[in-house]
Amino acid sequence: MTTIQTVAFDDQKPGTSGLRKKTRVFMQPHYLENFVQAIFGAIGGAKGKTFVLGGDGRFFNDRAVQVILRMAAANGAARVIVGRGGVLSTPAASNLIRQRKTDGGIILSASHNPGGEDEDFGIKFNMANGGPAPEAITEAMYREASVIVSYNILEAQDVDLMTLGESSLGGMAVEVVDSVADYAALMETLFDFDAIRAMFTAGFTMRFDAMCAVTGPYATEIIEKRLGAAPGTVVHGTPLPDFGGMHPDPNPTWAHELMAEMMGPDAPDFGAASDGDGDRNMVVGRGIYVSPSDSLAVLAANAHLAKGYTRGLAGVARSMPTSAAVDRVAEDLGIEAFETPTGWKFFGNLLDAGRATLCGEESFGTGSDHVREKDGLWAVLLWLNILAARKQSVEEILNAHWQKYGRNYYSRHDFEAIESDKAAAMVDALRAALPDLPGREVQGMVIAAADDFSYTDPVDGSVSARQGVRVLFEDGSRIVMRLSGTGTQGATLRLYLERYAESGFDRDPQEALAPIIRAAHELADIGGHTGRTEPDVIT
Ligand code: G16
Repeated sequence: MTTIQTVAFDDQKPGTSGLRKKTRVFMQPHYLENFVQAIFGAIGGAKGKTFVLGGDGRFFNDRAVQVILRMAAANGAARVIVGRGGVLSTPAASNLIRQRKTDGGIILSASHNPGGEDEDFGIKFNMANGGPAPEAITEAMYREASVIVSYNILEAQDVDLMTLGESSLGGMAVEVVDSVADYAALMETLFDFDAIRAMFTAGFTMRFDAMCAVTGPYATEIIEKRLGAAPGTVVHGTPLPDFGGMHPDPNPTWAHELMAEMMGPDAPDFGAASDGDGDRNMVVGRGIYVSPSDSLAVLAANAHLAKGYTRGLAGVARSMPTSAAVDRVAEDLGIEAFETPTGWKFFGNLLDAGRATLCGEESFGTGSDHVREKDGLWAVLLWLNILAARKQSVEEILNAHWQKYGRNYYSRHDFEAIESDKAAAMVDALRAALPDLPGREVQGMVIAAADDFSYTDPVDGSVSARQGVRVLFEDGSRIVMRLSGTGTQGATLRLYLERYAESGFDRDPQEALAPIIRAAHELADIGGHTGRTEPDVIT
């Protein structure tokens, strides 16, 4: 065991979901090591503890796993459970943390961000409940990382992570487990695999785009092998360190191959894609795209059709910028609906307290109390279960849903890699104008309220302020604006647009939202501050 002297980096502040930086930043001497030591410091040390370790297999995953194992051993950890090859999807890691009753886990991923030596890398810590560390712990990590002077590491050869079983590293047990098995077993307890298999046998067709990322082996095992979908249903199913050059962000822009197929003449019945680390999902029907907010609402309204949820839902939760579509379902079901800041970590307390069963976000994340992360493949399987039970197409299910609840037209516009100071100045100006906005008319709509979202956790009372600027109109339409906490280059402005309609459900969302979009540009002067008038990504 060696203690290495080091110097603190001033930028090791975790964002929405852990620390994400350019891969080369993580590869510089001491950078990864400093942050890992800060994690151990923030959780009261590693001595005698058991952790789960794995990542999405992106470039540098293999090296980082070996470093973390040597540091865990040098810091006195008792055992580390590692996915084979150092690979685990984020929901599978969350499941292992819970199943094995460990003290938490370290997950290596920059999620939907591209991978490679010149792209992105990330690291985060999940607690013993399987969920992302709450803000109090991530702030402690930052404090530790800011004053660090040394870290502990074992001098040793690489551990063989390709052979399942147990070995010892400086007295610490290293247990290499099958990355897929426990997760697939969990899915079998939640969904009616027989009914879904029968649907495939009867000719139902599907395309699952794993985007050369971590879900490939999970989807192939579950969808093709266990559910009997035709070979080739899963495409881009081999995980690659650079995701084969793909941008593993399952949205209409980046999953364009799937979108083109689903909108084409020979489209399969159902399409889905997932992201770098397997926690996000996009769902598409033949000829119809399902927005994440609508997907959450449909899943909430139909979850009881799957065997894991026949008891009904305790409550639902969504992030604030997610559309209110799910709130209408909750009202109908007579259950609680919670509105949290962006970041899956904010759902943890509600799930642990049994107050929410289903959670979701506009950023293509949906999940339930089966783990403490959003779970891409889970959402796809719940959709498949609902399709098998209702014996209707995605389009029929969506239309019936809108007929019953009305439609929350919704879109998110992203303006990427803006100069950080310009983005900050724009948000600050809008924030300063908030008190004067109520009563003002913009684009023919009157502003009813405007604020900066602040959240008080109903379980532990913790307060998270400044979580996004909201402008609410008298007709129920809404604009939300915030800066992303997951980017690695400049600032990304996220503009969330929503408008409720009680009829006329077949409009193009961009057209239905046109006055709201114009109002947002007028109120925030996006063009004046940033020089940008057109978004880079529209979801
Ligand atoms: C993370 C968080 C999500 C959040 C998303 C986008 O997802 O876990 O809760 O909605 O980032 O956050 P932001 O708008 O700050 O970029 P992931 O899939 O990247 O881990």
